[in-house]
Amino acid sequence: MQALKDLIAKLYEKDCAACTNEELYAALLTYTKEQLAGKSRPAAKKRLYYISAEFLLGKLLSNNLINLGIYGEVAAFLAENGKSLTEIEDVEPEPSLGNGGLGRLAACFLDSIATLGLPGEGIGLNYHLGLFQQVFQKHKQCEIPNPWIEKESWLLPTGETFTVPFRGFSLKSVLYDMDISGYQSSPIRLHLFDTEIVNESIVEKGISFDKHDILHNLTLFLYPDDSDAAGKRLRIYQQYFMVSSAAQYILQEAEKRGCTLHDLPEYAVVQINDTHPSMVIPEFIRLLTARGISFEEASSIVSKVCAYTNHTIMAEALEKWPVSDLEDAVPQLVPIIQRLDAAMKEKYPDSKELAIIDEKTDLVNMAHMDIHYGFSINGVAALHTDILKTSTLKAFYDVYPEKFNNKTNGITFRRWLLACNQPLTEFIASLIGEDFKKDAFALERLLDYQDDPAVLSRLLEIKAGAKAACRDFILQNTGVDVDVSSVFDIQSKRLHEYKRQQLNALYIIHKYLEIKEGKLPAQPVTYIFGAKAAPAYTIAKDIIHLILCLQELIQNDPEVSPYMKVVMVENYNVTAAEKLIPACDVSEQISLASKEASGTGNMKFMLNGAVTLGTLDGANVEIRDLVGGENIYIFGQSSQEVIAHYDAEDYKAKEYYKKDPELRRCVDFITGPEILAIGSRLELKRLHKELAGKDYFMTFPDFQAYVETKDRALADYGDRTVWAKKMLVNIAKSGFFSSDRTIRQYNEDIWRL
Ligand code: 26V
Repeated sequence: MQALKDLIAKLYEKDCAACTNEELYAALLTYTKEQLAGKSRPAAKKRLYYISAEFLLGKLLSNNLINLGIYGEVAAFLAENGKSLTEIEDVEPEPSLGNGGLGRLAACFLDSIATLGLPGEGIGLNYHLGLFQQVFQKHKQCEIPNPWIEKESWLLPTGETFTVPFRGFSLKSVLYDMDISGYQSSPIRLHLFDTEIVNESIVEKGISFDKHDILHNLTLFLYPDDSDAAGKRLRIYQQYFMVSSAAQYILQEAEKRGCTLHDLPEYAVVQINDTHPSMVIPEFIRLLTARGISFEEASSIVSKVCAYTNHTIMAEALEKWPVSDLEDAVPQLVPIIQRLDAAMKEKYPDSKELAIIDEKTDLVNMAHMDIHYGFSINGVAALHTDILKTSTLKAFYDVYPEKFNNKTNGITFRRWLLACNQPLTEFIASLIGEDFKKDAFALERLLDYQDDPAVLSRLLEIKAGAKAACRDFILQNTGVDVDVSSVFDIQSKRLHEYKRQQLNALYIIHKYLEIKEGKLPAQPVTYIFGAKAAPAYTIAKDIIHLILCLQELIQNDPEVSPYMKVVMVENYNVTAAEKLIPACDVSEQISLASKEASGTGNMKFMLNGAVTLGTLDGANVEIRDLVGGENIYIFGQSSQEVIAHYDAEDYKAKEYYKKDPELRRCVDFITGPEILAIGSRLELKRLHKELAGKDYFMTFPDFQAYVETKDRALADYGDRTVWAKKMLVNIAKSGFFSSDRTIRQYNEDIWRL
């Protein structure tokens, strides 16, 4: 630690004990960056480029210290000087470069790519104000900018620039890098492109700004609201800026390594993370043809370089850009896309579903372009990939069965166990040794202890400790003091109707009404939510409003609050997740079957000893297969039943609403006098109408099954030993969900590095 000591003396002309946490954070940042910069990086002919509009990294300091193997040493040095590493970590702003699962997956993948020593790099954008910061006012979500880049940050200016052409003007793109550490391995690089002239002062009230001012707004925010035409066009500008910079960078680097461009597939493989980077395909063709390669050869080269990952079957999220918008922003790509489309129309004249450009609407279906001109398409969980093959993308599976493959998602255990749950990590190591830190499957050895009372009771103790720490976090975040002896039931993820936070809210209302009638629950329960809603997603915001109203109603009702509490954590992000997940007893994974491609929160909770309450959706199916039916609580319609209802268009919410009085009284409670006294009529009426009249994500048919299953889980919780055994089995079986396993599979089947 002499080097750190010297650095502190050099920077501040005083010793560690006299420094503020802010000063120490800045010193540790510099120190860690130097440590990372000093590491060797494997040279390789062929490199992977993981292009993604999002990388939801989370804070980097403690993770980097763990990966560098110096966390303990640094923490001890600080402690000797009366300082706490945990408090210093609080000073670090969280890089805000992602929305949810898709962006967090990209961040976990970088950690695993580095850990496995693969020659891979991430490519994305450097959004200055990131995703918005969520604040609650009058029980509603408001959005404000989230500036995360400080004078000293993890960003490394590289001095490299590229020119990105748009209709009527060009923009200079400037490359910043970040070192991403792997566990006991060399770091890899995340490349973030930026504009020089982005201007934060054009932001007006909240997060509104002039969407037409492309010169100054391009890298301001992640995913600006695309609910209007100007927002849509801005997303096209952002995406093209990202992929044009990426393609230029990739070709330049390949040429430096000796590539003739004709042999590009031997030098580069590009993973397209969802459709946001899809324009990289025509952009590569544009750049290659500009260098004298024929169109046919260029499109064949690109088809050997690009692979696509699909992350959703939700139609609204599968991007389709109007040809006219592309004409307005990136006219140089339009003839290329048209030619790619024409070739496919000629090859498959009778299959309209395979078209890239839909003739009727003149929309470019980005996923279709990826599948025709990529060599691999993968889903992110077994069920999801099956649904792609048999339903959503069946027409493509029929012509390209060899391109389809599954890569069940994973999470990095370094962040989601080693960093966020040190007591559990140490306990596991004391039982089975350290191997699991590099080989997650070694966690299975914990099964030897499933009937060991001392081990089970220690597991419960660790959970209780995490809940106590989480209570402090919740108190500070929400002002509500929760009961640490209550069951912590957590649903934290983006807010979307298909994820069905509203189903959880209906259950809470049901319990509230039961308590009011004198039917007291066996266990007090704390229902914890964390979720941001897209700024333009009205019903999602109405659901937040309902939850915040329930929080207040229950908090102020002394008859009910000893038995239940509701809290919605403000501004749920990676940092909040790291506090909530270790403390969770019941993990809510209740999406409408078929709709959640995978989920990754489900894996994080399981790894930390929570028991899942969920539908057979996404990776929940694989969790159930691993832990067995007695260690998970499954309810609800199957994905086949759901898909059949959508195909037949025969689901009628009204009928359930009419025939089930218990359900009806919960739904009507949303606009009853208790909630209306707290919340606002417009939002609550709108939500009531949406549910009673439509309920597009079929909460009503699953309501009774959800109530019964959740009640059973909460009753089982009472037998602490039986519950602790379920916890242990969940931890022991979670090894499959390490992103190291996922990345190995990507490499074996797709990248071949
Ligand atoms: C985005 C949107 C935005 C507009 C409104 C409708 C809508 C619906 C879905 C989405 C999701 C976009 C893609 C995405 O984030 N997928 C998530 O990817 C995770 C990593 O693979 C996976 O675990 C989640 O299940 C999946 O939802």
